[in-house]
Amino acid sequence: MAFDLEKIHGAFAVDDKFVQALPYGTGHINDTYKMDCAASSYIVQRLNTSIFRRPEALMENFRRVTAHIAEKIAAEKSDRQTLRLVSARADGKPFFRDGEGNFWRCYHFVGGARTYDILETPEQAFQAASAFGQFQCDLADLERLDETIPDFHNTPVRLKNLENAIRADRCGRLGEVAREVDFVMSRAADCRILTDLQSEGKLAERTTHNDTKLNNVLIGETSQRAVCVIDLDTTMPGLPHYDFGDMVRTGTSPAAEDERDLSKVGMRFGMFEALLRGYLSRAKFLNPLEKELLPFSGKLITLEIGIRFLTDYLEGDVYFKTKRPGHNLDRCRTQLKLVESIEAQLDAMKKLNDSIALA
Ligand code: ADP
Ligand code: GN1
Ligand code: MG
Repeated sequence: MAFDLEKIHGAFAVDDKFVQALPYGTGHINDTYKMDCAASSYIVQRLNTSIFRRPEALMENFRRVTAHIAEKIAAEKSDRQTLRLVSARADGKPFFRDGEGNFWRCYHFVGGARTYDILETPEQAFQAASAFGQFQCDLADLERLDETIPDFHNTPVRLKNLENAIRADRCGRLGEVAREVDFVMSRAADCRILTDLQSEGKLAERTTHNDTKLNNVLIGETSQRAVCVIDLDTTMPGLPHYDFGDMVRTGTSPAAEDERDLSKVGMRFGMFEALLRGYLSRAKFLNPLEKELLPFSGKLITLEIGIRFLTDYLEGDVYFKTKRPGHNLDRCRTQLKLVESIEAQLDAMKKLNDSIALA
C-alpha cells in the first residue's frame, strides 16, 4: 500500500520542509520510513494495529519510557540518547490517526549511527548488550507499564498456539514440517522453566524491552559505541531473561535470521562471551538465580521465536512480514539450528557465566 507521506509530515509539528520519505530498515511488523526534511531527518512509522491492538496505551508506555530515560541521561550528562517523539500538530498527542484509521508516529532520526542485522565484532556485541542492560537499569524505578501484549514471552502459551496451529493445519503444510514439530515437542519441558519459576515466586517481573534484536540498538559509526536503544513497542513487564535471550539469538550467529544454508548458522562463543560481559557490566540488579539462568535464556528465546515462525508458517504467514514462499519456515529452521548449537555449548556457557562476578 502506498501512503502520502508528505501529508503525514503535515500532521506532525515538524517545522522543516518535506523532501522525501523512503521505506527504511528490516523490521517484520511496522512500516518504517526515513523522512528527510530540508534541515534534518525523522523516522515515521505506521504501527501495525492488528498486532498492537491498544496503540494509545502503547504510546503512553513509549512516552513514559523515553521521558524517564531522558531524565537519567540529563542527570549523568552522558552522550547516549533516547528516542524523541514529535507531537501531532492538531492535538499535541504523540501520534496521529489518519482518515483511513492508520496509526502514525514520528520521532527524530538519530544521525551518525546505524543498526546491524548481523553483528561484525565482539566489541559491537559488548556495546549492544551493555546498552540493553543499562536500559533495564534505567527503568528499574519506573512504575509498572501497561502490558500491551499479554503473554508476549510466555513460552508455554506460544507452544499451545503452535499445538492449535498443528491441529487446525489450515494451509495443509503440516506434512512438510514433521521434523521441526518433533524438534520442538521434544523440548516442551524447557518451555515451562522460567514461567514456572515465576509462578512459584522465585523470579520477579521487571520492566524489560522484550524485542532486543541486535538491530534494535543504534551503534555510532565512528565511535562504535551503542548510542540509542530503539523499537520500544514491546517495552513492558517481563523477565530480564527475555532480553538477554533475544540478544543471544540475534547476536551470536554469523548468518541472517532467514539464511537457507543452515551450515552457516551457529552460536559463536566469543560473541556470547561479549554479550554476557556487556550485559553483566550494567545489569547489577540481577539476583543469583536470575544470573544463573542467563545462558539457558539464550536457548529458550531462540526456541520460542522458532516456535512463533513455525506457527505463522502453519497459519499461512499472517503475522510476520514475508518476502518469499517458505520465508517463515526458513526463519524457523535457522532458529532450531541455533538452538542445537547453543545446546552443544550450554555447559561451557554456564561455566563462563559462573566465572564472572556481578559486583
Ligand atoms: P520495527 O518495529 O519495524 O523493527 P524499528 O523501530 O526497529 O521498527 O525501526 C526500523 C529501523 O529503522 C531500525 O532497525 C533502525 O535501522 C531504523 N531506526 C529506527 N529508529 C531510528 C532513529 N530514531 N534514528 C535512526 N534510525 C532509526
Ligand atoms: C519482530 O519488529 P521486529 O522485526 O523488531 C517481533 C519480535 C520477534 C522478531 C523476530 C512485536 O520484531 O517479537 O522476535 O520480529 N516483534 C513483535 O525477528 O512481534
Ligand atoms: Mg526493530
